[in-house]
Amino acid sequence: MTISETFRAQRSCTTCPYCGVGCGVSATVKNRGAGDLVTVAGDETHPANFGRLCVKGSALADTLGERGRLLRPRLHGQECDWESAMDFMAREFRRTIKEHGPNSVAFYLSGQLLSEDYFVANKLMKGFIGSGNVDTNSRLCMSSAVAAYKRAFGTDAVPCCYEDLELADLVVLVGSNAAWTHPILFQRMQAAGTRLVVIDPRASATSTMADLHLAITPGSDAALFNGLLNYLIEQNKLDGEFIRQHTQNFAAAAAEAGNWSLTRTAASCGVTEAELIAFFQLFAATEKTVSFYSQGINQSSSGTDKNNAIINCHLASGRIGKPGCGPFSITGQPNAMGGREVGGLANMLAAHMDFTTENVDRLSRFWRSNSVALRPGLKAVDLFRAVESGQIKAIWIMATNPAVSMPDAARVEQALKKCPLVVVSDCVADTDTARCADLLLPATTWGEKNGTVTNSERRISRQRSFLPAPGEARHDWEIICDLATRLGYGEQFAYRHPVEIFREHAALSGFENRGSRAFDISALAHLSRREYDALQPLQWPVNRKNPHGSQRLFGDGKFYTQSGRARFVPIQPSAPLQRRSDQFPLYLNSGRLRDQWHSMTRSGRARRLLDHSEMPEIQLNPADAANYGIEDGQLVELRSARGRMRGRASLTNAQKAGELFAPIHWSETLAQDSRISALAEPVIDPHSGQPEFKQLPVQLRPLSANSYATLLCREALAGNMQRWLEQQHTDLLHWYRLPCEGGYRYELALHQPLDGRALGQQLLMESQPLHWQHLQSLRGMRWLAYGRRLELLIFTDDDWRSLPDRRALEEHLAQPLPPEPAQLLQNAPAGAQVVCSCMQVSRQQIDDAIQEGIDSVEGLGEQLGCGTNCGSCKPELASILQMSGWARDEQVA
Ligand SMILES: Nc1nc2c(c(=O)[nH]1)N[C@H]1C(S)=C(S)[C@@H](COP(=O)(O)OP(=O)(O)OC[C@H]3O[C@@H](n4cnc5c(=O)[nH]c(N)nc54)[C@H](O)[C@@H]3O)O[C@H]1N2
Ligand SMILES: Nc1nc2c(c(=O)[nH]1)N[C@H]1C(S)=C(S)[C@@H](COP(=O)(O)OP(=O)(O)OC[C@H]3O[C@@H](n4cnc5c(=O)[nH]c(N)nc54)[C@H](O)[C@@H]3O)O[C@H]1N2
Ligand code: SF4
Ligand SMILES: [Mo]
Repeated sequence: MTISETFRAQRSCTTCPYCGVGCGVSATVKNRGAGDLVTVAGDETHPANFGRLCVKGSALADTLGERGRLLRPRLHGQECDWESAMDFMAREFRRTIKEHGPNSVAFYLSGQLLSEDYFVANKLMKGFIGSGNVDTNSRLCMSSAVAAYKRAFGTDAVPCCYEDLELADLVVLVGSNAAWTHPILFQRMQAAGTRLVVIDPRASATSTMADLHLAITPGSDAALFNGLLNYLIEQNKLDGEFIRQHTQNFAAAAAEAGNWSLTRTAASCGVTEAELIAFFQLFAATEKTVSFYSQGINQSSSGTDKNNAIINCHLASGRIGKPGCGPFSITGQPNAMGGREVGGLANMLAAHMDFTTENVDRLSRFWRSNSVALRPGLKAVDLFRAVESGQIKAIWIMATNPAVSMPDAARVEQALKKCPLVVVSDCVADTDTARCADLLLPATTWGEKNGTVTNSERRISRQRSFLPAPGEARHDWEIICDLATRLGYGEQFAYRHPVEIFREHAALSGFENRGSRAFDISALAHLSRREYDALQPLQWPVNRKNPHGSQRLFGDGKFYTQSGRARFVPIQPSAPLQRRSDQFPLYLNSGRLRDQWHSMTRSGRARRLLDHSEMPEIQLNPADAANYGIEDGQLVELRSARGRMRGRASLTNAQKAGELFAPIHWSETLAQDSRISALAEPVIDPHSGQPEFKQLPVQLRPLSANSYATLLCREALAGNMQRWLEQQHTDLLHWYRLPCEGGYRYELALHQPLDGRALGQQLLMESQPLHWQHLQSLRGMRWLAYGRRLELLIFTDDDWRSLPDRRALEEHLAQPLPPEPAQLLQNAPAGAQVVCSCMQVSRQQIDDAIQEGIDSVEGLGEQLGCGTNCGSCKPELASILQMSGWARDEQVA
């Protein structure tokens, strides 16, 4: 395809590459060529978002551009051409398979691949190499939801659609911070005025907007929903007809739930009986109820049971398959659902087929292969254990960063470093996982890629390319097909365009299906290229019976179990496997920030997305802080039996005493010792293999940093920083970095005051003649080094609060001439936290406006503009108003 063909239309409709809401994005490219100017807006015709975008979606254009991108293959650290890279890879895979068999190789994939990429990767490994060793980061994300749907419905199928969230009179959010993690869905619920109950041990942006918040004991959700089932039985709030006609095993589940009286449930969940009754009554009385659940229950060693405990309540009350009802597992990644469809999980083959003899035979005939894998492969945690033990000798990691996101991350990193062949495909050059690669392959990414994704409500949408591939980057599906061809399967992987893969995927879903598999998009198996390009978002199944897709499933009361009935699963609640002890007395909970995406390789490129929170912070209750002698903002360290993590303490009543919270986003590439998953024990759910991430037993201690430095420079410091670190490691307690216009800003915390000039010289290695200027402020020092432009700026101080407004300092790097020294001494102290990233409104401005008498979110919007663009900060604005309301009431009292 020529560039002019691709870009004939300047405006393209595509899909957001972040969360599982799957919003439609309209991207416009102006000034094509060197100075591409891309703007994005919500696609008003897309049924997920009808034109709205959250703060991450709104900032997508800021994440584009070649800075930091991987542009050419790298073999053992040296750039090389594609021919040598692929030759090497094919030779090593062939040799490994020949010497050690197909199970000595593996692919580790991602819910951020497109379905077409995912399909061919799975086809190559399970269909032709003949190993089941394909797993995906979705194992860490929703594999327990998948396992529970299969236990209950006999198939992995989400019954609900987004409209149900608006039609519902009650949405119960369990272990979900949707206000930050699925913002557009949360806004839809808010706009519809749906009543909300939030089940979450901590107070979050979501819980502050709820009608009722149950701050339960971490990990106690199964007890809560057993208690609810028991209540529904006792109060005779069952749908007896539905139970009799369409379900099985009710008696067993009811017997188990019968052990969960109000008193026992309340004690187990750490809430009062009155709170429980309030929730149970609301649930019992509200016919149209959706349960909306996510990582707070999935990332658990008994996550599958927790999912089933919720599903049991919906089956018992017949609230499934009807408008405004249902157990809704919400997916995290943009194409987590697509991965489930193509067989991205090691225990599935493809198109919702498992490893029965019949299915293996079916797939062998469809693909005309006699080497289809006969058995499931290794699931993520076991897969990386097998890498460590040497059983797996070659692994290809695509579109995921396991050295950051896997439990016991440092050990995963070590295992990869030991592994004879690690291939990593990424769009970004420097990630923790890329640092472990023997071969690094440059992949295209959002804006460049072309294919389909499926969102949380089973809706398939197109991602369309509107930018050319930078450097020599290639599409993931092309790289996979290239390897397949070199391994001798050229005929079966001779695709020229993603539509050809999509047609095969659709045809397979209908192949000998005859109503036996829920995933069926056979009506799309003959799309022409033009039809594929024009494909409008639609929800599977899309087949002869439902040619325009299907909003809801199971409306007819027919399920995919052998009996056709849904199954109740009796649940015995289990405590987290990772227990608190005298040595590790606190529970560390983890999750997402409003403005960042996972390991920040994408969202971290948009400077304004760092304004909301720029550093790793550990949230704790003031009582714990007092107990450990920790001040707000102080550097602290967490330790578990596995590893350590450092960050700034942030004191908040949102956390209960004994429970901490930290974000998942920082990696070793961006900060020192800030990888939260390095603390996690790799314990898993027995049904799904999903790791327990939300309850990590840790110990906490303050660190005594006596000196702080802010450093602005043009290039990332990786290598030099490392060298300097090695020399002075005892003094450097922590660093993190962020990108800014024209360079990078580093923030250092040290044990002893720092010789800034020596550091600067070490970092710059005086590669060019530089002028040095040294200024002494009241408490700290300022150094600047410049040649024709400013090269380096270092500020030190013994109190980090006295360092100047670093955001303002960044502007010096963007300017052509070094700043006037006097200017540097005048800098005002650090500015307040930015609450509204779109309109750049700070906490201070909001507090001032409230002081002046503004008392509503709308009022703040009118005065300051905050919340008027994407609306992602509205829950925070509401909570600030609420808190100041309390403050006012107290004054009055
Ligand atoms: N901004 C942003 N949005 C994202 C992402 C992102 O990186 N950034 N990632 C996407 C992905 S892949 C995913 S999987 C989703 C995740 O979406 P969510 O699951 O909503 O996000 P988390 O922040 O991981 O955790 C949700 C909540 O679970 C709570 N929790 C912890 N322990 C328990 C417990 O024992 N019981 C209950 N009931 N709750 C508990 C936590 O306190 C937290 O508030 O977000 C998606 N959306
Ligand atoms: N402690 C703790 N750990 C967790 C979680 C938690 O809540 N707590 N959550 C877990 C969950 S739910 C998830 S989903 C994982 C997420 O964890 P990861 O999947 O490891 O995180 P990402 O940063 O999204 O990694 C995606 C990588 O793919 C690259 N990439 C982006 N687009 C493309 C593309 O088109 N092609 C290719 N080849 N590469 C691309 C990005 O640059 C990035 O390096 O983390 C898990 N780990
Ligand atoms: S809610 Fe935000 S991050 Fe999620 S798909 Fe929509 S715009 Fe993207
Ligand atoms: Mo996820």
